Amino acid sequence: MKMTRRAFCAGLTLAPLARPVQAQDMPLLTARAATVQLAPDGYPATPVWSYDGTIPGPVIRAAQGSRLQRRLVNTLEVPTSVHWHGIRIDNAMDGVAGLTQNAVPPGESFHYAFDLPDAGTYWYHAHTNSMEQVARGLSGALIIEEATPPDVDRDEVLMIDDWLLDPDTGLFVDDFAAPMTRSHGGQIGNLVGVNGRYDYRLPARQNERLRLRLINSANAQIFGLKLEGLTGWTVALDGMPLDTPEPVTDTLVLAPAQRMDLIVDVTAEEGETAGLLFASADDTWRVLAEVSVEGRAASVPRGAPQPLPRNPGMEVTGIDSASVLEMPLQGGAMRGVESVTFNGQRLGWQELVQKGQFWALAGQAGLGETPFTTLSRGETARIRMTNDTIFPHAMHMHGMHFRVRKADGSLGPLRDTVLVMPNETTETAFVADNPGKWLLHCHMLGHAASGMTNWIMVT
Ligand SMILES: [Cu+2]
Repeated sequence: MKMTRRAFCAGLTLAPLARPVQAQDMPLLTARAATVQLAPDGYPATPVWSYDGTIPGPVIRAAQGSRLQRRLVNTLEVPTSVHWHGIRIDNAMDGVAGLTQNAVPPGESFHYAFDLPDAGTYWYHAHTNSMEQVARGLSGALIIEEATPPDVDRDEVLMIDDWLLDPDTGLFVDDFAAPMTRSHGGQIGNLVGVNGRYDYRLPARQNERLRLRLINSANAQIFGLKLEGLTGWTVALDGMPLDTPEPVTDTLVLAPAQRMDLIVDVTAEEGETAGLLFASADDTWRVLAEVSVEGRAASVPRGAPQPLPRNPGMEVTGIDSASVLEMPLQGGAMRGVESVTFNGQRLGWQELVQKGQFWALAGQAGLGETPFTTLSRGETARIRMTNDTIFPHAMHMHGMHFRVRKADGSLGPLRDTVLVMPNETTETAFVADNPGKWLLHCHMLGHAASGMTNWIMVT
C-alpha cells in the first residue's frame, strides 16, 4: 500500500507540469502481489505476482496501426520491467532490463508507449529475472486486431501455462533457480491450465466458428496439442498470418513463447467431448480446454477459412547474398562445453558450473560487452543455430520476425520463436530493419538465465 501511494504521488508531482493532459488518463498496468485459486477447490490458494491482480494479466486489445500506452506501476518488492513479445517495437520500449532500460524499482513506474504495426496474437511478460517473475504469474495476452477481422463467431484467447505448486500449501515451489532444472529441460509444472484455470471450459454451439489464439506462457514446457470434436485450420504463427490456412490433421507443437491462431468449427454433437487436448508426461491425452457443446449455431460447418491479411513490409529479400552467421547452442547436462566466455573471462565447464551458468551461444555465456553481430539497418542476415546439446531450445529474437530457411533453400513461415531440437540445425533469415539492441535468447527461461542469452545490434 505504501509503495502504491509513493508511485501515485510521484506521478502527481510530475503530471500537471511535464506531461500532456491525456497522461492523467494513462491506463495503468500494475505489477502487484495477489492471491488466486490455481489449484482445484479444496487445495489452498496461491500467492502470485500479477498484472492487475489476475492470472494471467488482463487481455490487452488494441487496433493495428494504433499506439499502445501503459504506465507500469511496480508495487512488488522487486524491480521489474515489461517485454511486449513479438511486437516490432521501438527498442527503448522493449523492456529488457540491463539492455534497453533499467528495471523499474519497487514503488516506481515506467511509461510504455509504442506503435503497433502488425495485427496478431502477442503477449507481454516480465523481462527482469523472468525465470522467477514469469513463473510467479507476470504475463498476459496482447491482441492486435485487424481492421477487418476474419469471419468467425467468436475470438477467444487461450493462454496455456503450467505451475509448480506445493499441494499442501498452495505456494509455488520456491526454487526457481534450481541448478538441476536449469541445467536440464527447465522448470516444468505439476499443474497445467488455460487462462489461470486447470479446468478451463468454453461453452459453444455446434457448427459455431471460433478463432482460438493459443499462447504458451510456460517457463519451459513444450506442449503437444490436438483437437477433438473440432475441425481446425492454423491461420497464423507467432502473430503472423500464413499465406494459406493449414488444416489441422496432426499434433500441433507449441514451444514456450510461441503462439498459434486457429480457426475451428465445432463439429461435435451436443453432449460429445470436444476441446483442446495436450499430451501429458505419462503419454496420455488430457483435456486442456474443454469445449462444451450446447445447441447449434448452423446446420452445416463452413468451408476452409480465408487467409488473414498480411502484415506490412515483412518480405525477406536478399537471402542468397546474405552472410551466414554460425550460432552453436552449447552446454547443458550430459554434454557440457569445453570453454566459454563469461563476464569477459574464458572459463572451462567446471568453472562455468560453479558460477551457476550451464549454457552458451556461440561460445558466449550471457550478455557480453559486444553483440553477437552488428548489422546495418536494412541488411539481410542469416543465423544458423546448431543445437549441440541434448535438450530442445525455443530460440526467440526480439524486435523482428524471421523466416526459417530450409535445407532446400525454401522459406518457412514468419516466426519470432523457433524450436531447435537436439542435433538439429535451424537457419533463420531476416531483414534487420529495426534499429537497436535486440536480445536473441532461449525462451526456456531457466536456460536464458544461465547462459543462453545473447544480443544483436542493428545500427
Ligand atoms: Cu534452452
